[in-house]
Amino acid sequence: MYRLFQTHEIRKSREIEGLWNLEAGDYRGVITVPSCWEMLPSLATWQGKGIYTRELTFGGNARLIFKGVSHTADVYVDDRHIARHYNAYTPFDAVVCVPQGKHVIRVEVDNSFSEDSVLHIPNDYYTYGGIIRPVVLEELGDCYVSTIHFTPFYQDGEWHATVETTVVSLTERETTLELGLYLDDERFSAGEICLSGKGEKVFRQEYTFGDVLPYSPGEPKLYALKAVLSKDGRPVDDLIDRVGFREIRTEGKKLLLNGSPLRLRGFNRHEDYNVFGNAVPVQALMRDLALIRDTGANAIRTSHYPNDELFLDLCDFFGLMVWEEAHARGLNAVHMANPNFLPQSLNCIDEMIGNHYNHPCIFCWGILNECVSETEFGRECYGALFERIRSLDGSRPVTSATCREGRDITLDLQDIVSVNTYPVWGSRYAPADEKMKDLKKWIGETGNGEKPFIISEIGAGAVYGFRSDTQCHWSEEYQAFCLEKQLEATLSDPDISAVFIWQFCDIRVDDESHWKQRPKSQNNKGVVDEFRRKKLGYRVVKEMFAKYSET
Ligand code: ADA
Repeated sequence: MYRLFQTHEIRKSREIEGLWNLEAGDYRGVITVPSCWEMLPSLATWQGKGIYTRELTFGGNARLIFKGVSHTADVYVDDRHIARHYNAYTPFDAVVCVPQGKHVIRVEVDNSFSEDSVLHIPNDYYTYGGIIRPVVLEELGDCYVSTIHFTPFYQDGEWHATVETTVVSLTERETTLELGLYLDDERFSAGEICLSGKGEKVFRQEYTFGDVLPYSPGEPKLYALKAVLSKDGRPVDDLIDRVGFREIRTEGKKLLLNGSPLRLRGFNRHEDYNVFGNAVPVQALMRDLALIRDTGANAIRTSHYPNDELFLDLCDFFGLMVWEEAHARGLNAVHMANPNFLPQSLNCIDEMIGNHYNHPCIFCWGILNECVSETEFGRECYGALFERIRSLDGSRPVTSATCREGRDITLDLQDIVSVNTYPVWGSRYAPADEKMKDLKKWIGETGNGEKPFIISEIGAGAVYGFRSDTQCHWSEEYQAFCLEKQLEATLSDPDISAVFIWQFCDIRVDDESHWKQRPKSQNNKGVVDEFRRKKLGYRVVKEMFAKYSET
């Protein structure tokens, strides 16, 4: 299962799930796709190459879509190299034309660290290996719809949307087709399109939808948007997505959804589920969302990379608002000076926005968590990435979570100011409300006090089951104490538009670098542990979210 709904009624498409052959280290055997190879006992710590193969019967124009390979992939069909891709957390595809028959797909995967990889580095989360998200095989005709981007807006008392459909031709022949667009099976547009040869063409138009229902966290109404290509009256290709009618804007300090102030309380969440690693099955995604919703949360930050589309589909469905983040955590000046930094970051942004554009749950795009934002060079990098995002999507605000209080010189480049801060966790005597005052004072001094303000991280660590009468660090009692103080100070502050707890669940961290100092080689700031067992802090969060749910 790679989406919550059917994406094609006409195009032939199937998921290449189940068993693939894998050779990695000393291992020669099979593995399920999707999954990460750390789930196999002999590869629990394997960092290096893994070769996946699978024989399949297909032919004609075949499009292979990989939703996520961690972290570098070389893809071959019958020994012909068809794609190279870097970054575990964004999808990529390749089209090949082959005769009908048996073919071997080979994917060479690498999860090792090197100069070639700027975004995957030894970090406070683990870089797992393997084909971690679904693989899809599509059999195409001469032309197909590659994307359909939907941008809703409200004007003169009515909902409108700009719809941008990209059609790809795989033939040199001139082709005339009809493009029909449907909302919940009702056709709202039909027109002839002419493709003069190989390549892609974009069709962009504005439409009025009148009295459709808006999308909001309380009533997350979704519509099916469908593009159908027909030739001589016969349907030849289609693409279906789900959309919602909602507008996100910032106005002074306010974050607005359809004109009403949005106050968000939620979690940072890493995709990590004990032995499943970052290949989290849909049942476990659902379990995470059930727990998150049980606390009363209404928002999630996909720290620190784009998430699996199935997860975003579920967030759309439940009306949980999402800060989706391009991949990067804690890069230093050397990482950012690496010539791969910019191309790898821009590519991640292109693929994140290109693929996740329609999700109504996504309320903002984030970049470069706690990276170098205090130097002129760092500022240039932030500027380049924000510019790229805005060129791809002008409908959502942009932000970046900083920990450089008093030093960050990129706040003016952002629509929302977001700060990671851990008052009380550092010292039980440091009041959290004083910290909020200091932060607001500093933001005001930088001239950015009239923008929405988000606490993108607060939290504290606890080792599950470790209890202490003295409420010492790493005990569940101390985590609960910190969360109560931090949440009281932030949720009660009307100047703070959103609060994201660090973090939802405990996660594995790199075990070779200085991160191994963390107890259990885990980041233990989850309110549930790696098996989703609730710590004392979970109940505190639930109480505090309930206390401030109406504000
Ligand atoms: C930072 C960072 C997180 C995590 C956290 C922590 O704020 O953004 O990724 O490392 O600190 O637990 O220390």
